[in-house]
Amino acid sequence: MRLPLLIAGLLLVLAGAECRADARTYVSSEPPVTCCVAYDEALVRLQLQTREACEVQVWTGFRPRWAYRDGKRAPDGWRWADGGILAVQAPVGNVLWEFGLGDWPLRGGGPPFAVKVDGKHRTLAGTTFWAHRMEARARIQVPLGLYEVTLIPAYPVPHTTPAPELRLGDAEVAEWNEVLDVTGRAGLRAKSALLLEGDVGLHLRWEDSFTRSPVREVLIRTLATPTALAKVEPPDLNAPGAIVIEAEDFAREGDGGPVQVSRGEHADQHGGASLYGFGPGQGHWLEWRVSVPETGKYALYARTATQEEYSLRTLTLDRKPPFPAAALLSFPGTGGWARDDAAQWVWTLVAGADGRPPLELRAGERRLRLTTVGEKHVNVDVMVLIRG
Ligand SMILES: [Ca+2]
Repeated sequence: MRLPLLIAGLLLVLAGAECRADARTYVSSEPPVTCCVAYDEALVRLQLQTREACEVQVWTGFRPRWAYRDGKRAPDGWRWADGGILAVQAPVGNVLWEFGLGDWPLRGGGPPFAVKVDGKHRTLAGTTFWAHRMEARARIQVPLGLYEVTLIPAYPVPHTTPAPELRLGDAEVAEWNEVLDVTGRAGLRAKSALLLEGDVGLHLRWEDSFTRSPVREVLIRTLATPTALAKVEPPDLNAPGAIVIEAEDFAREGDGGPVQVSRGEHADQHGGASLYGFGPGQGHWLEWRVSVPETGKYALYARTATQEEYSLRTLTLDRKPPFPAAALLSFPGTGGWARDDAAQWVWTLVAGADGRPPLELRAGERRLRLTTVGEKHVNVDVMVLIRG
């Protein structure tokens, strides 16, 4: 948010040769000109349109230390006329004058900054500066994964400067948390983790007038890479102590949906129903309430189908990932959605094998949640907890 010192965006169209607001004359000229003058903190922008070249007086209230004419440095073409007034040349046609205090604002190509992945310098982002924004672009190569993104400013950026907008691949970041990085430097961290894969374009856009490049570096840190779940033989749903969780009996959902319940529209549904339309949209989650009769360690199996190559989910137990790999589980592609072909339903062992420990469940009601990461759907029929 920019705080106007006096009047922001004061648009004045001259009917005669003088332009007054309140008791002050802001712009005046001999022949009529059309003008728009905007006052900002230590910055005045004057747009002029005229049919004949002339000199225009504009009130700035300060003696400028720098001037731009149509985006180019302009040491000439204007003069200080005392009383807070500048005399400015207006050529035939349009011209944009900008006058300010302080250092010359950056225009055109600026200094690059580093983009680091997991602490390693990966590439430099080139910067370009305009009157009221900067932009930076780079490309990085990363394996499929969930990433934390932190922007380290080069200096304390005033609170009047809007938040930066960052695009990484298809992911957009407009909301940030203020954090301190491991070395104690202040940074801005994207509020959500980003799913990135392969050749990823970085495009940063930051609105403000900058006299120095505001970015020291952008840090990207791997939070999780996907753990592929292998297909397994169907578990025995009638095993002693097995807890069957019908997908369609979910208790809650959020951040997307609604998920669809299929009753007979898919092949070989356990319990007569299954779920489809789980996803798309980053963050769509489903939660199941599980009544656990006895405290113990349980393996978790799931019966799913997806035509996608894979489908990513985060698993939480009572709102926490039960083991690190649960942050990004990859359900395998099964060749279809199991609408007609029961063979497209496959079982995976989600917890309790391949370095993923079984779930330690206390007796009582537990909450199991699957949260979509990325955009890929998965159909879910049934899950089962089997005590080990
Ligand atoms: Ca079912």
